[in-house]
Amino acid sequence: MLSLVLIASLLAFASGKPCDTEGTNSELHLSLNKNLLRSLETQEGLPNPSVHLALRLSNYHNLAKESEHLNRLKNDLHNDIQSSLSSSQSVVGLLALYALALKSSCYDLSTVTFTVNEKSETLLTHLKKQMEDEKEHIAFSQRPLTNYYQYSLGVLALCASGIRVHNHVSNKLIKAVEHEHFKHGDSESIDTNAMAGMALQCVKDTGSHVQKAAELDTALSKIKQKLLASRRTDGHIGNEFSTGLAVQALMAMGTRVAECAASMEAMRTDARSNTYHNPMAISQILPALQQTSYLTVKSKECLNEDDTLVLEPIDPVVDLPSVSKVTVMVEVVASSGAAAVYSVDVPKGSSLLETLELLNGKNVGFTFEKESSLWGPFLSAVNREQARQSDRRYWHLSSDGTALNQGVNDFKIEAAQEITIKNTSY
Ligand code: B12
Repeated sequence: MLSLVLIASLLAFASGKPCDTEGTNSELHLSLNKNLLRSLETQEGLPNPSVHLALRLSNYHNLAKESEHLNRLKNDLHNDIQSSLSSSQSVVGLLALYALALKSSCYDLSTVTFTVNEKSETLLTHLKKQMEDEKEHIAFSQRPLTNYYQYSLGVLALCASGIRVHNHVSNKLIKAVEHEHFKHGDSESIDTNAMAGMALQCVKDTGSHVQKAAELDTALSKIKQKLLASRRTDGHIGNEFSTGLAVQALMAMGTRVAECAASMEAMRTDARSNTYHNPMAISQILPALQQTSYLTVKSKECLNEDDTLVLEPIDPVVDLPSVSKVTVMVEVVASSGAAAVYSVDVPKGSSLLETLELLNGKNVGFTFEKESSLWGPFLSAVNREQARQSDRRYWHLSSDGTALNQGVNDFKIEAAQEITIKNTSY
């Protein structure tokens, strides 16, 4: 009897699609998909190309809303990138996400141009040039101008758009895998490993990397091993927010069901408990749950697409301010090492951002500044001290000694605690 069960499960394993999940989860996917679509209406600031990409990779569509969003990308995001290029900033990540978003809508990329110094060139030419600059910077200082996550996005976007990625550009990524250069702060970056995995798999699939094919294969298996070895007992790969990209990468690299099922389940449990309310998080998780990856943009045809996704009106949620208050101690550690501690009472459930605003309003000497990003507000200055990317510094956030895995807008204060904001080098 036992051997029959064993044979049956082995057969099921052998016939399963990569990372297969049963159809019973489609309602959850649909609800995440609707939340993502709803975010187009509520999100402030620039239209988000990562959200567009996820909407386009989904099985369900609202074609009118997607096409309206495409127009916003082509105007608002385009103008923003144009001004960054005009002031010689490195924006590979954004350029790459813009290209992937356009490609996912089957938009003709050769018609998209930017004008710098009175010279008009296509988006992909600009991306290629920025990748060359990044590559030069790696050769000179062992790291890109931006980061390896964006460098990987650049390789992926060029490759998925049918542009041949120069061997010297992909070689730099292969070397970074070999020397384990993918860091997030001072820990290993699973997100970067995942993005590099998708990028290098794309390069491998084109068959153009013949010279150093063995090195490419070694890098791909190292990434795969790293992702599989980073699985926690609860199924997450890295943390809640890297699991989606990790599963996408594993699927792109041809991993089978048994190896992803627990991670899929972990993400579904997170989704049910509302962990993924930030549209950026949903945009990285949803393709994985629907068993697809950014790599599939390469062959997207946009034919006979579903158009059934409709948004039902939702009852406005009235957030009643919480009556109970908790005390938050805020410790600021400047780059000199000097520390200052402040205390503020906030309604339970406040965001860390609201907490910092309240503290700022108390006029006790605490000030801060933030910058907007695709993930929301990024804390850039505290007590008039900047922590700049150009100096390889940032304000690291932790609570009672544990690093936060969310930013100031998403992290909610549920109990009394000490928040430490430390000017850190990376
Ligand atoms: C690189 C990176 C960093 C670098 C950015 C500088 C650099 N070297 O370029 C550094 C090390 C500074 C960093 C810091 C933090 N990060 Co970070 N970061 C990333 C990573 C790997 C890539 C971001 C990127 O370049 N995207 C591509 C470009 C095109 O998009 P972009 O939005 O324009 O990119 C900018 C922002 O993303 C911003 N940024 C980076 N991290 C974070 C985190 C938050 C919460 C916000 C609002 C913005 C932000 O920096 C990017 C470069 O300018 C992502 C992984 C991912 N899955 O997205 C994690 C990621 C976004 N980071 C994360 C976290 C938690 C943080 C920290 C809060 C960690 C901490 N405990 O302090 C801090 C931010 C604190 C603050 N001051 O507000 C989480 C966010 C999860 C969430 N739900 O919000 C991610 C998803 C990693 C993860 N799986 O946990 N990060």
